[in-house]
Amino acid sequence: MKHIVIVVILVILLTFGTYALLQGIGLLPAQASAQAVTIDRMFNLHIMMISFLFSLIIVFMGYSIIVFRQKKGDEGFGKFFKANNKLEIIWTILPLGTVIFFSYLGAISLAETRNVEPQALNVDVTAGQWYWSFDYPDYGITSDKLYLPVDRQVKLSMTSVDVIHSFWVPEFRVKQDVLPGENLVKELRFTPTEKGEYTVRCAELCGGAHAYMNSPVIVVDDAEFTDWIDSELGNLPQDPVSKGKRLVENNGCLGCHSVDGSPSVGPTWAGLFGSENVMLDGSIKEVNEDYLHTAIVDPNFDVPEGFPAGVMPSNYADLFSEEEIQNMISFIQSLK
Ligand code: HEC
Ligand SMILES: [Cu+2]
Repeated sequence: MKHIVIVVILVILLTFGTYALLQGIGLLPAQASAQAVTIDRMFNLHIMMISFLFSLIIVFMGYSIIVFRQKKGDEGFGKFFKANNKLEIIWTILPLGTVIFFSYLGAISLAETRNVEPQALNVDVTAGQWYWSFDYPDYGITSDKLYLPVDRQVKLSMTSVDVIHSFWVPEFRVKQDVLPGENLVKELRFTPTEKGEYTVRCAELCGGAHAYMNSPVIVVDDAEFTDWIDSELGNLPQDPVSKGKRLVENNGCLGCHSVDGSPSVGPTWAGLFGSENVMLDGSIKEVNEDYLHTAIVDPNFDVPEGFPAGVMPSNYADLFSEEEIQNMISFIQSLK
């Protein structure tokens, strides 16, 4: 009896200690969406449970090892009993009940985070190696940043142009895989509740630059959001060079090409036009409009020396119209 009382007290103390420690080290980043509240509540319950189970096992084990250790000259067996139905029934029912209770809480929380609000803002998300692109179909805007109004639900409809990616903003807690294929649009809803700048990361290993597949997520108030929409609409590029700039920004070209001469996965575009390029086979070619056109629609036709073949996507002829390709060429031409 004395042992039991001591062990119970120790378990309670260690449970609170472990829980306080786990809370103290800040396991989770800032809580910035309505869904995060629900998810953090579940996290918190799990951490309580983990603290208790950890203490239960460690205290019983530690206490037995220290207090009931074999003393010098003690050669016999310790006291023991065989089979105890009551005990076995209890330690089956209790964990089973706990697990069922948690799955019930889990189901409720899942439903809460999937809550659909009719006035949600629509954003179509395209993921590709290695970029995110955001379309606002209600406004006709495409951006490489995800601008969101605070306290309004956003509905993301997401597809990938190549491999599996995964949309993840840790501060919002929710995460959704993004799959290739026309009919595999994946939906994700959340309501940002804190203004600020966050980062969307790709949470699915998707190739060489996976770790850099980050884009800014900017949560602003309603007025700032409207301003942003207006400025995007007002600034819609008119001339071919600005249109081309917009296209290469929004389609991930700049993930592999620099515009200022700095090294990257592919050749820099600074000073490319009009230069003489050394090819893999040693031949020398003048970079003119035809050369750039071929380089974009059929990247493996001419591979410049010092760069890997087969890395640049080869489906741009299908993705872009002829006019869009011409605009991108104009932009590359404009880079001295
Ligand atoms: C995943 C990386 C990657 C992406 C994305 C990418 N490229 Fe490339 N690009 C390369 C590599 C590597 C080369 C050099 C090898 C080759 O030609 O295949 C190259 C070559 C080129 C060249 C020829 C450069 C030269 O010096 O010969 C042009 C022009 C070009 N890319 C345009 C584009 C445009 C426009 C886009 C976006 C619509 C784009 N690239 C997207 C990797 C990429
Ligand atoms: Cu990815």
